[in-house]
Amino acid sequence: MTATETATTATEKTTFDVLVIGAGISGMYQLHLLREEGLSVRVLEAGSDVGGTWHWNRYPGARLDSESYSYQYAFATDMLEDWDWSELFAGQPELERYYQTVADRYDLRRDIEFDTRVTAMAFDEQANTWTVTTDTGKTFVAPLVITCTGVLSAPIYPHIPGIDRFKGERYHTALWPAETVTLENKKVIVIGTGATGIQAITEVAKTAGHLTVFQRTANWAVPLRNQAMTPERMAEIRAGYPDMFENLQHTFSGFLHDWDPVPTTAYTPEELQERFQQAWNGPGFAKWMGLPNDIASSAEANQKWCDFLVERIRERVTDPATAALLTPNDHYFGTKRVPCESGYYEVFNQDNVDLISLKQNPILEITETGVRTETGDIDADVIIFATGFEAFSGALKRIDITGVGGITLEQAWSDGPVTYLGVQVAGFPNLFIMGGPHGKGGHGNGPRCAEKVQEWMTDFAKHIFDESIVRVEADPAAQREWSDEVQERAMKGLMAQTKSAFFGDNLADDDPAKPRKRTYLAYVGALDEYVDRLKNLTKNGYPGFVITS
Ligand code: NA7
Repeated sequence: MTATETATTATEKTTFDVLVIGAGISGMYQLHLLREEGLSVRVLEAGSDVGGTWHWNRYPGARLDSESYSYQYAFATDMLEDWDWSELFAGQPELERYYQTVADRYDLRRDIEFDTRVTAMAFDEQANTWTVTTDTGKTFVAPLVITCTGVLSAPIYPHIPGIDRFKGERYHTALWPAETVTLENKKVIVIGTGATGIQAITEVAKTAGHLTVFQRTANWAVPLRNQAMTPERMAEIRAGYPDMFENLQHTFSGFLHDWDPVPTTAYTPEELQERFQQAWNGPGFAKWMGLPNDIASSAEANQKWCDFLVERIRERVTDPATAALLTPNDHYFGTKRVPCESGYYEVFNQDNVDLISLKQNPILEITETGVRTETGDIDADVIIFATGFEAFSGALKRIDITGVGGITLEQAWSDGPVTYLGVQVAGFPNLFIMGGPHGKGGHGNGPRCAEKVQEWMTDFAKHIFDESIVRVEADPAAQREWSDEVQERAMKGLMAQTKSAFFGDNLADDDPAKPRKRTYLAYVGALDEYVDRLKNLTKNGYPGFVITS
């Protein structure tokens, strides 16, 4: 390419009605819906293909813990007819194939710019448009921008001295390469025992020469109970799709399992053990969202379930000291994301696996050959960081977003995110955030939560263009009220007592991204309650937004 060509590319401007950022579960459906309304849309996607979470998280063992058939687009009716799920809880390759097939069938890729990461966005107060800059040197302009950047898409690494010094292979689970990574017979270290780490550790332990697991906090993990799907079971499920999709709109977070209204207090001690055993034998989140509902709110009820789980860990882990290390002692069940596992606890009975508690034996530094702990060096060929994400707000904060009066989103959120209904931020007109903080899009069963929010967004976008609206902006008072409500409701629950990614506690204290105040980042209410609130906005002329025609 000549210098002149480079300059032309760098200054190229492309104008659309709507720019969508992200071609994951939300962005793909958003594109489809907006196109159906006749709007010109461009999707900017950092990855090389569609699928979001299922494009990036290719680590060994990556798998759903929502039942596969409950976690697919309801709108893609032809795929409901002919897509057979091979397992009750599908693995990453199958999910990636599913979203790629949706893109093929609905011809989505022609409007998606791949390998294009949005780096900055600035609002033009005269033109009421956003100018969006990308790492490819291209600039896009649109009156409306919808971010579909996901709630778990900004990976974080631990702040350990020497992290870049390591000469072996180094991977973050959420940035796993597409090329085959061979771990067989290698010395592997995994740092992190969240939902991701637990899946990866179980898989890596099968072939690694030696695996050292570094655990900061023991987690309450429950058996996934995956199984192969038979044609008969698939046919039965397919016949029930209309009812299932309707019902899933009314479970708490769009999962097949919902809180049982019969509380633990309604059972005798013996009956309660039977009830717990029944939940334990069930698939996936039967052992979370399917439990007696007071487990979510009462410390006493929660402790009874924790006691049941402690017994299960003791039964499965041979060495009592290791079992004790794997038993959580600082938080109630379900106050962090509950990992689902497939043989995780038994991994620690293997000769090739060691468990090290970071609280007892912290990593002092990473060296060229492994890690240095207080009690000695551990060599490794591979270090895997399963250390999670700057959840909910990270993907947006990592874009340099400048709104009215030159205020950046990072500045607006320095005390923690504030939003109006999780869809807009005051001072950032014509910018809608889907699946960011304080909303329900992308939090829960991904497709179930995203679909309803995207459909609401599409109605609003249509209204904006039909009514020649030039500017829509959250009213600061409405934003305050909503953000306070989110915080107050969260502080009433058991979750508030637990350090977790839901409050940004997982960010290191010296991380500049850590907000000055500890605020709740998600939304505590039920899916249908949230969707009703969005629908009421549409019905009542969008109160809480300042709208200029
Ligand atoms: P999580 O659930 O945030 O887990 C991250 C894990 O990494 C967790 O065990 C953390 O310990 C650990 N961690 C984080 N930072 C460090 C440092 N600095 N040192 C050591 N260990 C650390 O992320 P996941 O990817 O597992 O799961 C996220 C979502 O993916 C989940 O909601 C599912 O939807 C799938 P901690 O518990 O914070 O002490």
